[in-house]
Amino acid sequence: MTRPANTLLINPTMTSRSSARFPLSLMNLAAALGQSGQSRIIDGNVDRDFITDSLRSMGETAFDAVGVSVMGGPQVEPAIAVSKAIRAQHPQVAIIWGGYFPTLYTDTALNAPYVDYAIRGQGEDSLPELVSALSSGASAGLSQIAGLSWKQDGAVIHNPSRRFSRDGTALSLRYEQLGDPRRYLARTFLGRRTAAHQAALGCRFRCTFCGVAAMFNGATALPAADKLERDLSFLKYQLGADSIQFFDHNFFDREVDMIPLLEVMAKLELPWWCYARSDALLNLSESSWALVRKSRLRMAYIGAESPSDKLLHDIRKGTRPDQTLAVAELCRRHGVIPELSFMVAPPDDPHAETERTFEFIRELKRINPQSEIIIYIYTPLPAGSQHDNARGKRAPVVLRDLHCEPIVFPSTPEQWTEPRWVDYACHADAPWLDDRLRRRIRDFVTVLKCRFPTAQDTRSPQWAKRTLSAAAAWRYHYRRYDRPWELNWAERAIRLRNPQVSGL
Ligand code: B12
Ligand code: SF4
Repeated sequence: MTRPANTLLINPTMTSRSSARFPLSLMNLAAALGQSGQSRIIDGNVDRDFITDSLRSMGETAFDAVGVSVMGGPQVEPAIAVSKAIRAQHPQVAIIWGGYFPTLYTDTALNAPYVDYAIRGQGEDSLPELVSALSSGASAGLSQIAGLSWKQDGAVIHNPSRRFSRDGTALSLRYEQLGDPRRYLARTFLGRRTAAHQAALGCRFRCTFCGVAAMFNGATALPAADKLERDLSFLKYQLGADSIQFFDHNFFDREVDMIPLLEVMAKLELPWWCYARSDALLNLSESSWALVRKSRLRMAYIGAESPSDKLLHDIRKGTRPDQTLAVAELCRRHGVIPELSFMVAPPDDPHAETERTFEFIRELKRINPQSEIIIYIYTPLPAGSQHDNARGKRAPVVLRDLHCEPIVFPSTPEQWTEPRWVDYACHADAPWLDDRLRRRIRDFVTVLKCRFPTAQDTRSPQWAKRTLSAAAAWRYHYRRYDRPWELNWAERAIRLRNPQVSGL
């Protein structure tokens, strides 16, 4: 008799315990694995000894494989550490990397001796197929597993990509696998017990800079309304969640398809936060907005990206600057805070584009002072990280550093842990920025966030926020952003929260 395959799923530490949200990637994979086998989840966000605990768990139980979830940025380092530790103590167990990092940088991931398999894109079908092949010793079947990249005789083999699967929207997550799932309910500006949830999958757009486009290549699937109602009711009535942070790639889709979902949310009235696009919100009718208001949408994160029509066109964003201004006004009328993200300092003309963006942000603030502004550095994805179907359709842009030398991206996970590459992955710095521009951006952000403290900061007292805002008023008014030493000092004293670092 064959025993069911058993997989250890690991989420390496990537955030503070207080910011830990349900590890949805692993929960979805565990639900899929549960249809034919078993799994155990170790979440480094709540378990700070996750490496020791992973090894202990492997000492107690025989696992057929270990799956590690890896996102580019600070998570790569602990992912390397846990993979190396497992390889050293359990060399016979296969190590599989999945998530955005191995999807975008597959060859780089497989360059590491401690990564045996990389799964590109959605893992709900590829992982059970791989684990079942490994546990039954049927390695001949490996070439049949879509979405899998693997090594054979020193060469890396990329199987064809897997077609987009809608099945994930129907999976039922097993919260009990997390021990006490209530420890993942966090205090945020939405409520005292905010739960993270993913309802829809993917995004129908293909913005060239976005990891989601590289993962889903323009496909999206919405959940059935009754499934959404079951899931949210469970979170509200069984776990006691009082608000929801949607981790959907892009929440608002076509209005006609959204209405049944908005009706569910209007029924449950849980304050919520989501990702959205300006065009989708502008296309909603008054009756849908009535549902949105009733459902208590508090904040929508909208990728405004740039005030430049040309840049928006080049990155295939599909929205225009006038839509960004219009959505700020529309959100104001409906009591929703727009959280607008911008990508400054693009490789072409970084200084001038950045200044134009600052002026555009000022205009947005005039239209809707409540708008929250997130500023990132524009760090395009390396040419090789596009989805298979998008590759070769456009001539790759050669990125150059400050000295006009072509930028060479890392070729091993270790190189991605160097501070300059962690910054690149986090959209915090890029090789074509000079110190003057870096300082200018930092100073503008300081003045802006002191002048308009974020509504997401529930920790700092109101008086402190008002004092900071008053102190920053003259600088903002006269555009005197440079060297705001007094604001830096006051900010340190108050420890104002920064939404793009903590993620709500
Ligand atoms: C939640 C989230 C976070 C949380 C993570 C909380 C947590 N769970 O621990 C926080 C706020 C910490 C975070 C931070 C960052 N994030 Co983030 N984040 C997300 C978000 C909104 C949801 C991720 C999620 O849970 N999805 C739901 C699950 C079900 O999907 P999934 O993770 O994609 O998993 C599927 C596949 O990837 C795959 N898979 C995943 N893991 C594994 C493992 C194995 C073994 C296998 C086989 C398959 C597999 O199968 C899963 C099921 O199909 C996404 C956007 C999005 N909607 O996906 C951005 C996103 C993943 N983040 C992104 C980025 C850039 C970051 C930051 C670098 C941003 C920054 N400027 O700081 C930081 C890095 C932080 C760090 N310390 O490493 C990008 C990644 C793109 C890229 N270029 O790599 C995304 C796509 C946002 C975007 N559109 O740009 N993030
Ligand atoms: S609309 Fe948003 S999620 Fe979709 S591809 Fe563009 S940036 Fe990514």
